[in-house]
Amino acid sequence: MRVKAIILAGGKGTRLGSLTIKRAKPAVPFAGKYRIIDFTLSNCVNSNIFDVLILTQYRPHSLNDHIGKGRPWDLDRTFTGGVQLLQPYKGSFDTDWYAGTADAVTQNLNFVRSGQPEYVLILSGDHIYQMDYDLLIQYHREKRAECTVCTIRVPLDEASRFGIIDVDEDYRVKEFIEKPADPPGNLASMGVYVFNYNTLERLLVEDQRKDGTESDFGKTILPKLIEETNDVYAYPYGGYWIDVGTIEAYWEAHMDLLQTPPSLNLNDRTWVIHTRSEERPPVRIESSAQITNSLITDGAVIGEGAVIENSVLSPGVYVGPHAVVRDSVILNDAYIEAGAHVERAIIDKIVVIGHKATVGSSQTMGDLNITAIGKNSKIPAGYTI
Ligand code: ADQ
Ligand code: ADP
Repeated sequence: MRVKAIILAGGKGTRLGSLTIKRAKPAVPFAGKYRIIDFTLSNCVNSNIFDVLILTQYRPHSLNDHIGKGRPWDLDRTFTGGVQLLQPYKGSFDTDWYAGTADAVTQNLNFVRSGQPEYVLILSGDHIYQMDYDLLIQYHREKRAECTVCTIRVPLDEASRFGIIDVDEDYRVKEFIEKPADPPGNLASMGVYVFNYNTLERLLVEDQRKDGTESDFGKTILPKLIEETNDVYAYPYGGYWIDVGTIEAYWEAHMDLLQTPPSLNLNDRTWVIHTRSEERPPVRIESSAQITNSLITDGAVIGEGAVIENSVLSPGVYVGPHAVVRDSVILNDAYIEAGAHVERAIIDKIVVIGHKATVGSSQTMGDLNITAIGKNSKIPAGYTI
């Protein structure tokens, strides 16, 4: 059975604000030592899929560095396809190269076709989940489907952010509406699809546009296929899944990891999340520091009397004496000086929080309200943000 995975890693990710100004969303660090795309890449290799295309668009520099030849995922092999990072050919600005997710695939159809895959798995580079794609493909084959859409139940008040699906008792898809203003149900598309190769190629070729409108899986491809055939099925996924497309979702996904039991089992030896990481020394914890319910990564230094609660610290983070970090996500090499207070915040790489400065607060105003500090920023001593 020949399966090719295509990871859509090109969204601009503007909703992640300062975290994505200088990097593509899939390259944003996650859970201390990983990057967001590691979860999808690891799902591929753990499901025995070693033929992976990554379609990028926006600022792929740090993503390029991270993926390299694919060694950490055992994807540096050419006889099974391995991993290839592809960029679009046309256009001049960072984001106008591809006109929609399906157009991104159409532009690279030669690479998709190579190796003559029977099934093509369309994945996203910004999802955090642990899913066995092999079970999905078995289901797709048993249903004799042309396309199978992975689905999950979401709270009804959030349903308008997703493609919403209506199914019959056999999970045959009757209707698909992309991000409806008034959702008729709460069975949501995860944006993860498996297609028979021939069906996909035909749909993409037929959906090519010359008028500048988008060719997109959610907006054009799926609605059209469902209209013309009865062979589109929904796969009911039962595990944890989150699209970390917004600052709030990114923060929440970290808090989910800190729950007991955690949303994802990073210790599962049968489902290892692989990443590329540099060598760093062991975590150093100085006297009377208090650390509770947190993930602390290599190279971190926790100063005397510091308090870390319910937080995730990436490699090389320094927390000075008597500083407090609570309900926060701190990325690589951030430097939190003595006596500083960080609460409900996301602190990007190499940020300096000055002596006794205060960032964020425990107050929630309206929505989640998370304070995000962009890469390389310096918050002066004594400042309050
Ligand atoms: P969205 O996530 O809003 O909805 P979209 O913006 O099209 O859909 O992005 C899908 C994925 O493709 C993201 O990973 C994004 O980064 C990437 N991407 C976007 N444009 C791209 C391009 N031109 N080239 C390469 N990659 C690109 C989708 C579905 C919904 C579903 C949600 C679930 O359309 O139906 O409910 O995902 O999160
Ligand atoms: P990250 O912060 O994602 O880990 P790296 O440390 O790998 O990023 O370095 C990426 C740096 O490269 C960014 O800080 C940015 O200045 C630069 N960069 C990222 N994308 C591009 C690009 N498309 N063109 C030029 N420079 C880029």
